Amino acid sequence: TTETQDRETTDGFHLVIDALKLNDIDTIFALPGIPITDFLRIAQADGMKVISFRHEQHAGNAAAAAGFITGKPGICFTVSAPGFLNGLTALANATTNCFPMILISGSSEREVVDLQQGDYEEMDQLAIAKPLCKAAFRVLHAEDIGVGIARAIRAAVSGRPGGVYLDLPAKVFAQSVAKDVAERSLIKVVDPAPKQIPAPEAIQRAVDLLKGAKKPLIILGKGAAYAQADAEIRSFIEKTGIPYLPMSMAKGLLPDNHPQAASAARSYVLAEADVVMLVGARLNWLLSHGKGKTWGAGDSKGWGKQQFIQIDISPTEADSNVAVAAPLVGDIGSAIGALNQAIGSGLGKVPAEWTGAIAERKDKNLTKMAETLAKNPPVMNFHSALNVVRETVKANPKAYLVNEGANALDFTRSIVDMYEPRRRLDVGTWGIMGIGMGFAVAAAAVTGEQVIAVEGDSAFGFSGMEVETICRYNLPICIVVMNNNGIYKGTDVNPRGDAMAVTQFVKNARYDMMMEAFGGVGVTAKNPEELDKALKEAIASRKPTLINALIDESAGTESGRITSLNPAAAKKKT
Ligand code: TPP
Repeated sequence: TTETQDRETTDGFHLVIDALKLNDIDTIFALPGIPITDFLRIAQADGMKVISFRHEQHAGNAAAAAGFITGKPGICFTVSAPGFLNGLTALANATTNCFPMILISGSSEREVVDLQQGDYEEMDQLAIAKPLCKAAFRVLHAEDIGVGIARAIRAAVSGRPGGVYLDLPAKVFAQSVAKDVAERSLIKVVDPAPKQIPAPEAIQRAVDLLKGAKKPLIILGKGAAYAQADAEIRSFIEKTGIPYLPMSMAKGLLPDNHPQAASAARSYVLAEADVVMLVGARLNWLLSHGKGKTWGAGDSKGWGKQQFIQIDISPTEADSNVAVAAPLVGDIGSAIGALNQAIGSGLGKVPAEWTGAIAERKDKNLTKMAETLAKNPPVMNFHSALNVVRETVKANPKAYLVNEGANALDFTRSIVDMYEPRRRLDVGTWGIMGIGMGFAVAAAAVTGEQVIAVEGDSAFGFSGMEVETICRYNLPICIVVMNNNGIYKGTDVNPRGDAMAVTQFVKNARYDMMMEAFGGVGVTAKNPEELDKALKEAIASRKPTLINALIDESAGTESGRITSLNPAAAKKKT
């Protein structure tokens, strides 16, 4: 800008913007207030895309999703104490899920905070953030902004990605710096996520194990999707002929209708496999910690007969739950690339007994699923509604699918096939509610693609106010609220009879009117035909749309598929 050229000095505001731009960061997710309002104004005037939210948690979730989609750290700006705390849930969730993001919060002056003299929004934010993220830094002088941003970027994307906190006390923004000093202080980060080449002997160990396998299985985690090594991964899977299972956010890395996909025989392959290769997937609770009945062991604590190969960028991931026979430390692209080299044209055929047994179960289960999906009960249920979403995604494979809820999550994951990598964004490792609108805004803002957000009615409530943000930026987002009148379902009973049950909501709520309140399109869909029509119109028009899909209120189960994690009361009822 001309303003920039005229300045003899620059200041903290401009240095932060210059440092971000120098590192190819062009988007900021934020919520204004002291001390960042002017910063956001200047950023916008300087040509950055600034998306302003209604609550910091959703701005933070948007940054995290942008990080997952692009591999560059997503940036979230908040005000001090309460704004910072609102953003912190997203930062912790990003770290848990290995999404690269940087939360930058304004803060109070150190002198006042450390003497606890009671400043406006006083809080020792750096200390609070530290245990909840991958790294945390504070900048006290404007000439250190370049280093601060550089360190934050490296920490967020190198090795195992995650959330980083950067603390910027208010006065740093206003500090002036001589222009030549300022220019020298900026750092363009070279090779922020360096490749980590796996050791040849680790590759050989993995290949030897796979060669001896009679019932091999590959599990793709969201780390494999994040790696953007799609062609290498596909080539390895197809050359070896090994059946594979995608974890939720790895769906679409290979199309879900790929002949080697074993999702429709999931419980069979997990219990029966003898050699399991984990690719950017952790043996955490989502895989029953690699042991117990899921893995074919006799009892819930027992180990199965599997030998594990684990490809992970973190050297400490192996053996976190069960023994890993062949740990393969490296980035997914380099590791799979080295495996592809080592096996040449292939490994020899996977025993037909194994692939045949899987195919048999797949056929049976897919036929059963097709029969269920073909039903059109008088009151719409998860299956008849999601059958429509399934066809919509099939016809629009580039669309992003955001998904949260309990039953709304589990059914969508198993019913709606994905065809393109990194198109499914969901509740991730924590099963956290509230990511919906933040993730949807990020996907639409960063990629320009259509977004479909399938939301439980409870799940939607956590970030529902962001429909205003969606309308304000006129984003191509279609929200489908699976409205069954409550958390899990709407039929719970309060034995006292003096109020509704704890899981119930107002019956037949008009979520569609929330979207209309801000100028978007609101539709109520009582049956699959109405849902289909509304989805088609939303995609054709690219207008912000909310479809209030009325679902049988008795449909669904408590906690969806993880009912068993609910503690059962030990006290006997009297
Ligand atoms: N708070 C957070 C932040 N995360 C959570 N996972 C929960 C609470 C507990 N929880 C799990 S699923 C869920 C809640 C509150 C909502 C389920 O209801 P809904 O979204 O309506 O989905 P449905 O099962 O009806 O499809």
